[in-house]
Amino acid sequence: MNRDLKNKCAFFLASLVAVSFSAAAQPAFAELIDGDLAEEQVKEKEEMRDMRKEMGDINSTIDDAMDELDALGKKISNRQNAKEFHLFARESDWETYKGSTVRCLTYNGKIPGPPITVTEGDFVKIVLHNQMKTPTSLQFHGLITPHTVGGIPRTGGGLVAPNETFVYQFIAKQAGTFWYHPQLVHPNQKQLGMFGAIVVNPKVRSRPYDQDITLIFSELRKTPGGSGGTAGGATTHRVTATRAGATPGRSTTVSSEDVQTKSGGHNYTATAWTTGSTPPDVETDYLINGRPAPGIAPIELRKGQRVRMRLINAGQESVPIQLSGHKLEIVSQNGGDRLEPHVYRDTICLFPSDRVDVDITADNPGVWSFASESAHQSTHKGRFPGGMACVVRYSELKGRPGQPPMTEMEQ
Ligand SMILES: [Cu+2]
Repeated sequence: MNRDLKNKCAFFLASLVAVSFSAAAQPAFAELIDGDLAEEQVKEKEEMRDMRKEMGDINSTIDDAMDELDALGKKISNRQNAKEFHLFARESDWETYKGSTVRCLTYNGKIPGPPITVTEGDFVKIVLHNQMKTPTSLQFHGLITPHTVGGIPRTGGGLVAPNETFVYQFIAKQAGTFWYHPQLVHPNQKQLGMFGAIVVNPKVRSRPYDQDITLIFSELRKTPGGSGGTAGGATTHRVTATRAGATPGRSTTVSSEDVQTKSGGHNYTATAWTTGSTPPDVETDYLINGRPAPGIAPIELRKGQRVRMRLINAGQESVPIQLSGHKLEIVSQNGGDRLEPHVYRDTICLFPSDRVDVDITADNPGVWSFASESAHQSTHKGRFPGGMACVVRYSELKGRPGQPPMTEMEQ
């Protein structure tokens, strides 16, 4: 027991000594630790300095890369082989039926606007000149473009103020049939006549055809008046202009005082609306490539030809189109998707904004109707043909030997 006690005491003393010793040794340890810390801090500082230097290097590399990209962009935009198109958005008088002229909004004075035909992989430069009184924009419907080209239009990004110009640049990556028109933030302009076709030919054509025909279907709503007097009662019918989207529920017309003062001889004014209700005194012209029947030139084929028809619905209504005597072989729908196996239809319903590419074989000579099955779209004042109706014709005679097929639209 005594030994135990002794041991305990010894242990206690030893502990005391140890405690006092460690207390005495504390400054030395602290110095040691401080020294380590200091060393580590120095190291950290060095590392931080290195990192900052690295960041600086990275930043300058990024700056260099951005400069290079910028230079490359400038180089590309100045590329000699860029396919360049100029669209002038402006008010124009457009004749639909003979003697019936409509004040519209157009590209380059025409409905439809000029076709944009390029080849897959082309660098495309489209210069839009806004000669209208309202802002406008462009959508390249169906084409995958960078945000700077196809995003919601904004200042410096595709929104073009009156009297301004904007350059849209992109690489046409998809082959197929597309179309252009103002973006939906300008919902009336398309209805008033602003649209056109974009055809991107493939680099390598999978199947040959002899003719390449683009047909754009649209309707043009119009109210009498605005010219200063060629149509009966025109001067008494004053059309009020509203800005795009400013007055929901009202029709929007192409122009205002301008229509009254310019005497372009038009007797109608194009009218658009977004509510679905039809304003009174509106007439609708149904058009193929800007013209109604019977003013549409016949489509002339030759026996044995294969014909590519690109059907585009640029209007607000669905169009059930039918070609008699032939099968329509659908090769593509809404751009680029080469459908396999191809499907055959006798009637094709084009919903608004649909593009359907069909091939036909001219193997049944005669005079054929290519028209909308909706009577109100293919008649005028109760008579066929009017509106969306045209003739496809060819004789028994084959094309003369040595005579090349008509339009090989490869550029
Ligand atoms: Cu569109």
